[in-house]
Amino acid sequence: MADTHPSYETATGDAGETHQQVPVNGPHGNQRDAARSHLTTNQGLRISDNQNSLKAGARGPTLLEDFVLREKIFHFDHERIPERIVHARGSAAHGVFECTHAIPELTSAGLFAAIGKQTPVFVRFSTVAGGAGSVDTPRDVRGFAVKFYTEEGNWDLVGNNIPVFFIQDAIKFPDLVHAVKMEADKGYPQAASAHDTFWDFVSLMPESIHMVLWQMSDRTIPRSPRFMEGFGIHTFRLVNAEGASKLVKFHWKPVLGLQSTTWDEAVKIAGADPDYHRRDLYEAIDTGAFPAWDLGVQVFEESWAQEQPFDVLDATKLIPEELVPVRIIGRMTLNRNPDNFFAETEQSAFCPANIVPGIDFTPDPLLQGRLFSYLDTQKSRLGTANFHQLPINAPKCPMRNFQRDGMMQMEIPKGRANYEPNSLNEAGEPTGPRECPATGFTTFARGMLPNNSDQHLRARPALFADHYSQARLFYRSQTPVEQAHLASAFVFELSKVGLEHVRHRMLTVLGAVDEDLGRRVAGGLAMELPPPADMAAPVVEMAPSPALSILSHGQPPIEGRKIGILFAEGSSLKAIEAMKTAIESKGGKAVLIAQKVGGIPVDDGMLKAEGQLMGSPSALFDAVASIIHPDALDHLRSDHAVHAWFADAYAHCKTIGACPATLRLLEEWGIARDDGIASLEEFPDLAPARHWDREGKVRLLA
Ligand code: HDD
Repeated sequence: MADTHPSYETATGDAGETHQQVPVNGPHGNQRDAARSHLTTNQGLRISDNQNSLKAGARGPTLLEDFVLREKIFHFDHERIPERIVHARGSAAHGVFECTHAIPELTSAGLFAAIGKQTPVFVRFSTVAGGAGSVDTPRDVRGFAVKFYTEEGNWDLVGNNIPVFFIQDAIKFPDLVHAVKMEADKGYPQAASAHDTFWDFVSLMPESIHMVLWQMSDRTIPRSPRFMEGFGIHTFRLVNAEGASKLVKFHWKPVLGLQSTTWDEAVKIAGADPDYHRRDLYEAIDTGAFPAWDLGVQVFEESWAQEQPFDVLDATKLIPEELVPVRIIGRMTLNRNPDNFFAETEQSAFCPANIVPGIDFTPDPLLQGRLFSYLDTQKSRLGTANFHQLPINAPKCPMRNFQRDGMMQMEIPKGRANYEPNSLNEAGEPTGPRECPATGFTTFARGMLPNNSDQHLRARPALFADHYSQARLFYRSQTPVEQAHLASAFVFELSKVGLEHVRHRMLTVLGAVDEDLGRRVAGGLAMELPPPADMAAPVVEMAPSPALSILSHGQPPIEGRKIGILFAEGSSLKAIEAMKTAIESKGGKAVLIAQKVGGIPVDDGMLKAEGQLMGSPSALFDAVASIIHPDALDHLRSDHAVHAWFADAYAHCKTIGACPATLRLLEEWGIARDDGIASLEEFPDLAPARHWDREGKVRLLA
């Protein structure tokens, strides 16, 4: 019996009255495939049966002896690790950074030493507030964490898609995170800042207001990580081989350009495809459309910094690009998806303290706190101080020191040398590694920052007290469409705040940022605008910075954008193929959508759709086109999903490419023809544009 593994064993019932068929060998029966590798236990023992536990008789209880079952269930029971306390939901990719403009005069860091120098990277994009199983498109800041595996050790640039932060001092970080996460008593809302505790906190923390304006802008509802900027946020230091130093801020600029969704789209996408960003990134890389970002630096002298009306050590402030231009020094291309989500993405451990010679920290009090927190959190998340040995975290350059043992030690250090100094070489034994004064990392001997470094104070520099100047700069640098989105986002979020006094306080803060903004939000809440909040420092007026706006950069290209093409019975195959070619020849991706996926008769054969209409709302696409035959109209007009497809595309201000039959349908539904409803010929050129003048016609904007 053991050799032949019958699929069923005949079990005899009591007194031989009935006979039952009991599966003992699962659906594959006794299939044996010598080419397949063998399934084994964790001890390497071959497993003969992975379908049935070991029982005392076919209907008897399972035996404790079944070590195969116990090992399998034991491991399964421990598969999860604690999720990140913030940035729990994320996805990642491998890639390469290539230096395009060497800057040895600024830094001795090897990755910037020569044009063409390549450094492998691993990049994780994340939302901040939601749990690991939350959706991809809440209104939220996005994490942009890059691990450079340099020849001098790992450098982690752990940034966000916004150049400023909510708080100035790391001591407030736990309060911020507690306030934004689900409320302590209720356990909701998930992945949302639109609730009492967040707004209570930020309305009491005027230093947050600059970041809150960014948060209410379309930056926090990005189209996908591929279309986001990234920022190192803090001021860092570059140090060259001679020991001369300048200050620096790091910027990532997406090659595909910046793009966001509208709030209504983000909400709909969350329902239609909770993994929208994760899928977008994965599919782009999988199909060879590798996303890329240019790395730019804003480099400035300490003396320049000291003349500015803001403090460059204050993470709630940015340096307008118009003041210090962003200089591009390299390009990062993501070209490989992880092989395993858990082993790589989930176990990746970033840490701003991972630095290389040529780059150094500044005393920014937010950065200083981060230097502790990340290393610390990995111990509770990954369970052991040896997490750096996991393949995704291990440096690709040699790593040698005398740190030893600990849980899950994967290395087998040889010899007795586990201390330093030692003279074991005199006994003919290896001594182990030695420090390297010439090439090792040396902390920059800090000069003027901070100038009171000999004092120990729980205090902040005077310029940190200006909370409103850059918030005003941000608001006034937006286009009118973006200002309306921003004000509407405040109205949405504050409408979810149940505490009247918090709403009132927030209006005093917004009025202090800009009276127009305060009025719009007050109007949207049907409240009076109260007098502006008291300010700890006067506002310094700054010239608007167009670089802070997403929309002031003009029409985005079609490259990297996804276009939905709706077809139905009788559609012209030629027209569909021509449209697909026109889109794809310009670098866009065309996706065929129909009511059924398995194949629909078109004028010249059968055509399969790539997406079913109900599951592929137009919110998932950057623009839509529709190629239908007049005979299909009766059938289509009775389908709510068809109506929603066009109505949403219109309301989301997208270009609609319409054949004559589609135009009839739109007319019937009262979707008025405008510049954004294009003929099929015009469509490929116009597709990536948004037609914002529609917005006022379809929704109430603040
Ligand atoms: Fe943080 C994760 C970005 C301030 C403490 N942070 C984390 C991640 C990103 C950032 C992108 C996810 C990394 C990944 O993908 O694994 N954090 C920022 C930025 C900040 C910032 C841009 C301000 C400029 N963070 C900040 C402060 C503290 C932390 C002030 C604590 C004092 N952050 C953490 C953490 C996390 C983290 C608790 C959670 C998971 C992890 O580190 O690995 O240590």
